[in-house]
Amino acid sequence: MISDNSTISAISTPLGGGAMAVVRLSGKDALQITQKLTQKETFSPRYATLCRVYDAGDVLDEVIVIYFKAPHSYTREDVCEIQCHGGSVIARRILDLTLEHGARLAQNGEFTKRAFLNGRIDLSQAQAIAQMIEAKSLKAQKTLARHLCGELSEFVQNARDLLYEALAYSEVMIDYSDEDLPQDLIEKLMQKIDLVLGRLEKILKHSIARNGILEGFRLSIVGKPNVGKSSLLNAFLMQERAIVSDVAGTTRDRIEESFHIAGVYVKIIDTAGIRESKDRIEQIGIERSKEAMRESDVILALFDASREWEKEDEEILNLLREEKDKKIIVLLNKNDLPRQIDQDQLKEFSPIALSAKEKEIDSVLEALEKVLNEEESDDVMLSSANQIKSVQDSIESLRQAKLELANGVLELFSYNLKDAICSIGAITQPYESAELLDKMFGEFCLGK
Ligand SMILES: Nc1nc2c(ncn2[C@@H]2O[C@H](COP(=O)(O)OP(=O)(O)OP(=O)(O)O)[C@@H](O)[C@H]2O)c(=O)[nH]1
Ligand SMILES: [Mg+2]
Repeated sequence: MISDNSTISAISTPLGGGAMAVVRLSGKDALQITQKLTQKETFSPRYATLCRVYDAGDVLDEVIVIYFKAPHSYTREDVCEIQCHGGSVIARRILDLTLEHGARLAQNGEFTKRAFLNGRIDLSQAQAIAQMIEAKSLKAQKTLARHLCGELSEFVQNARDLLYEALAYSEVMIDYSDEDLPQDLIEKLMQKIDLVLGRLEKILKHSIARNGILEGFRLSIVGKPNVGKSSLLNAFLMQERAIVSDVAGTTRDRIEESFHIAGVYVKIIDTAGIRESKDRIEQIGIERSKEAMRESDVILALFDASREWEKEDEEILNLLREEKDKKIIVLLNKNDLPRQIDQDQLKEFSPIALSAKEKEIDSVLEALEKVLNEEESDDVMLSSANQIKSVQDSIESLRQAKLELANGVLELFSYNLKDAICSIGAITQPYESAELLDKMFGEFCLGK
């Protein structure tokens, strides 16, 4: 439970336009303050009550009040939501009135922080709420909604339960002498640890692979000068974003844009053409495009089908071979012109033909959609750096625990197991650190 017993108040909707706004109060005086504002005696919990807010005896607005009686509310405290008309004046005045009647202005994220401290939600759910507001795509939103509904909490709980069982066995066996250690129990313990380890490794791997769902997948367009990289970018964006010309080396800096494809948010980078260059500026551009390739989740490598195979194409092919663990889509552009390229050179990548200039890019979009959805799975995933770190730490401790178990050193096995339990538990219930919590909830918006 929280020690601060103040009643907090904030406008929970964006200020300005909009048909309506909500002023929200939470705390022991929430109801009493609302009663004073509305000059109304009774509010039935969870009913929408039409009433008026008065300001120095004058009617300020006609509002709907919903009273959520503790503990059946967002924060588990008494909560009143006052739905008033929108605009820039009314909600502000209602907020001021609540403050005049004893409420305190809420800090960013303070409602959610109270929900967390009062045990209504755990940290993974609170984080999901914060991230939802920032969600860039429908897929991201749906992933976060699963966290809000407690799927990640459940995953953590299951892992912890298994590890606690192992710990209990281990603690009992610590009293046995080395020779008496029951071998079958040790094996059982090993199996349990392996089971959890397997689950943690799996969630870590696919969370990293699917991180683009939340953050946006990074795509880079690479190729030698003049193959049509900027033309392809423009075709994706359906606007003339980048300069296109028949002069090789037109794009000298990288251009970044974003768009949605199949419900996924994508950040795309158009780069300078890759080739040996004596021109310093172009040289920098080339370095940047190599960098873009390294940074990206998906590489779109463009080749000019209307020209013969050249040394520069060979170089790009070699770079692609170095990036084998990336998703690579090889494209044959200028398909509208007579074909000159020796396509066999690219057969290991099954190239796809297109014409960026003619905006014939359906084949590319299709391939891209397929690649972006490759990692699709029903498994719950981790959604933040701190969650990933917790799982990594836990994996490390479990690996160490296994070594200790294999050596029969049960004290150290238990010690590492406890570490693993602590690390994984931090996803939902970090050890109470006021500073950490302030930082996390401070990143929320006001009224949340
Ligand atoms: N016929 C034909 N011409 C194309 C196609 N795509 C691009 N071009 C032309 O090829 C030239 C180069 O296109 P850009 O998009 O500027 O090529 P780039 O790869 O960005 O070139 P750099 O920025 O110089 O590396 C322009 O004249 C385009 O009109 C295509 O599909 N068919
Ligand atoms: Mg260009």
